[in-house]
Amino acid sequence: MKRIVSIQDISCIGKCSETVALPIISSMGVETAILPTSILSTHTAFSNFTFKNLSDEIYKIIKHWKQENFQFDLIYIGYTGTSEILDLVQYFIEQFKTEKNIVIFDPAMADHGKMYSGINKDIIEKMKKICKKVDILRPNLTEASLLLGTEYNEHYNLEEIKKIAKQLKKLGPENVIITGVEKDNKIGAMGYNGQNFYSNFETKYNVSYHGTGDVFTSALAGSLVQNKDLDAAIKIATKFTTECVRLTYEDINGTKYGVNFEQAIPYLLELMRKY
Ligand code: PXL
Repeated sequence: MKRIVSIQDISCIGKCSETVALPIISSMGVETAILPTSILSTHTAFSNFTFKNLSDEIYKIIKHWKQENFQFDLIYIGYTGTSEILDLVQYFIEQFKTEKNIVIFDPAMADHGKMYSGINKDIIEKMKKICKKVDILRPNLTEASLLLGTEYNEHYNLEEIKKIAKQLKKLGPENVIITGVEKDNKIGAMGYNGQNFYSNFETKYNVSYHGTGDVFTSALAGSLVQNKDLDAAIKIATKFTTECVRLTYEDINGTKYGVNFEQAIPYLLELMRKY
């Protein structure tokens, strides 16, 4: 069985980061180790959330895992939230990256033109350093503009998106996948491997939920680690994320803070068989 390690926070309520990555990747038949980097009462879109930085523990966990000689087929880095945690993520990559495994980095720090609570310049600079070492850099368009130091626009055409992907590639990753890309009233993602572009677009619902980036990246990671190519993995992840949004949108009792990914898991497994 393949093994992924998911490195991000535990938001106890909020359906994002570890509470999304663990069930989704496990359901795809992949062992999911977690390295929780912090624990929050809720994700940062709520007021008065608590935040416990687990940096002291991360270093000890890395040391133990090295002693046990654990290896990972894919390293998935999500929300980190502090520059101290990013230093440890950098160290984790140095310790566990091999010739064969895949490192996916979601520079989770902003959306819709706004930074999440607590994000600062130092964090952005450290993220840029991490970009140099990863196989897949997976920002949304706001995060792309922060990494590139360019202004965020609400609308981009596909030629502009391709330019952004090329600029992000210059930061050093092997591949770039940008999410939240719109085309003809649809929404999806654009991938770039330095030669070709891959994209897929699905129905756009006029709502925005937290955690959709994490749902997307979890499905992407579970696909890539099982040898799906970039094109297929983007299709699987966009179709699955859209189905999660649809189910939430149509559920009058649905949460406003995260998506009904749980009920879309049978569909995800169907997509894995199809693509
Ligand atoms: O889904 C991204 C995310 C992850 N973790 C925390 C967050 C967010 C987005 O707001 O606040 C703590």
